[in-house]
Amino acid sequence: QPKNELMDAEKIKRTITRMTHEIIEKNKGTEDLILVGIKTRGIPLAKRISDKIKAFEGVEVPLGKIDITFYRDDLSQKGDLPILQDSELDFSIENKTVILVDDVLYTGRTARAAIDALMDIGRAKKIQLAVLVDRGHRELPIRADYVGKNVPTSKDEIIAVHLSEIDEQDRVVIVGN
Ligand code: 3GP
Ligand code: 5GP
Ligand code: MG
Repeated sequence: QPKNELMDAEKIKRTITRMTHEIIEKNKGTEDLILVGIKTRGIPLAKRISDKIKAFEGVEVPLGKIDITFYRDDLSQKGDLPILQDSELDFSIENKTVILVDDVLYTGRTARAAIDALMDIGRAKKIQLAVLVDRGHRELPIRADYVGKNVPTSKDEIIAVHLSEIDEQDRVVIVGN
């Protein structure tokens, strides 16, 4: 195995299985759960978790998606701002436990923008965050409730997440710069 490989297909599969069990355990079942995938690769991850919940508990959990895109702000000194581009939530989140799913957690700005977007939509009972990789370097007081793998990184390293639904295979690698 190449030494920059953090997870292979088997490891990703087992990790998502474990995270699914943690979600069910922490929430004492699946009642009122909703899964929301964040933009590209959080969406297939949320779908995989919902497929596993269906397999383990026989329950179909509603699946939504949210697109947070970094928008280059030329008019202020604030740097790039993550903003809500689009969302597909064909159900009410009122009094539900919403689980946001993303591939990588880094500064926390995307998660924060996703939380803001949800709070504009309705009053969820709880919002939780699930990520396949936490690479550190948070710039906000945000943490994930479910973490596939903690990977200490330097700021110029990048975690490349490949998922078969989008890329040709399942693989997580660390790419130096
Ligand atoms: P994703 O859709 O898989 O989340 O942010 C856009 C894409 O760029 C993300 O795709 C992510 O994989 C990739 N990416 C890799 N490194 C970084 C990074 O440090 N910051 C951001 N914003 N995106 C990154
Ligand atoms: P944030 O810095 O807001 O936590 O992360 C920004 C977005 O870029 C998130 O969607 C996150 O998944 C993605 N991201 C940040 N760093 C990386 C990385 O190293 N690899 C990948 N694949 N995505 C990243
Ligand atoms: Mg992402």
